[in-house]
Amino acid sequence: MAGGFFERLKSGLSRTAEAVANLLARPMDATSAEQLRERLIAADFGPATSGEIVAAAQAAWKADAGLRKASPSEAAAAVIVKALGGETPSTTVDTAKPRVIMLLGVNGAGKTTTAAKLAWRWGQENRTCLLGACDTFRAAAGEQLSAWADRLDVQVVGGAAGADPAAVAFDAVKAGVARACDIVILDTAGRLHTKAHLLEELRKVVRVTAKAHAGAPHEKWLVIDGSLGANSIEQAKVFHEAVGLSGLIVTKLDGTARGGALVAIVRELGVPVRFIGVGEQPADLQPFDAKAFAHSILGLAE
Ligand SMILES: Nc1nc2c(ncn2[C@@H]2O[C@H](COP(=O)(O)OP(=O)(O)O)[C@@H](O)[C@H]2O)c(=O)[nH]1
Ligand SMILES: [Mg+2]
Repeated sequence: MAGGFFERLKSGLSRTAEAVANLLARPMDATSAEQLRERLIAADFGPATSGEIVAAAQAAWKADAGLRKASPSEAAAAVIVKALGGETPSTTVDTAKPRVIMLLGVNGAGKTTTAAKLAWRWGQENRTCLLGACDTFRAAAGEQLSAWADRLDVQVVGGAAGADPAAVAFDAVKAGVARACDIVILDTAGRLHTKAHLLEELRKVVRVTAKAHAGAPHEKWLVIDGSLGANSIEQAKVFHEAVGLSGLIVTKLDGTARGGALVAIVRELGVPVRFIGVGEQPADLQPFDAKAFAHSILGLAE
């Protein structure tokens, strides 16, 4: 990860890191093990991972210091990396052209900003992107995406406020095919009249997108606000059950992030984190690196 990015991630996770690092640095008796477990639960790691981290730290403390393979913190980091699916980043291969990426998530999670950041990142790699402004529920949403598209010089296809989001998705994907774009990114709505409405609408976007381009959408990524902690777990489950997610993007890990929830969600859903966001600028989104994340949340050096 780029230097500034890692620093921002570290500072976002510093509250968790300080508390946990202090506890890991003390020999682990029953009391401090319980304190560590409570601290991990409070940081939203969930009971399973919290228990495993404590067990790994205890085992590392028990081993003779000279013979120890890993410090208690390193042992804890290894547990987190494993819970996140391992060290190798999840990559996606462009077999389809265009590859269609659908972004989902509740209002304010960071979908529109993330769509723009992804277009910028892939643009830097000389992959042409087209943005589909499928959040027609709010007029401002389409304008926000168009403003980003202007700023980044990326193509955008949208519809009038109140237009059928699935029809906009269809048009965007068709335009992506006709213009031989590499990637189409669909920005969707996070709120409708009811949750049932929203999920039905998203399922319709999926169905209609497949009619515009066989195999699309190739990815369905849920954008999650990293400052919400455990509250986002239930939300993630609802989206996953509705459309079957293929990845997660966690934003706002720069603020006062509750990073443990990311581990709990990955475990619960079995879906990998693809990118994380640590700010509002295009370069503030980076591919997820489980080891760098585990080290940040435990206050270890990169
Ligand atoms: N600090 C911070 N703010 C972010 C990040 N990602 C998005 N935001 C901000 O969160 C707010 C909501 O983002 P938006 O993309 O409009 O969310 P949407 O409703 O899901 O489309 C905006 O003010 C964004 O600038 C991030 O990684 N860090
Ligand atoms: Mg939006």
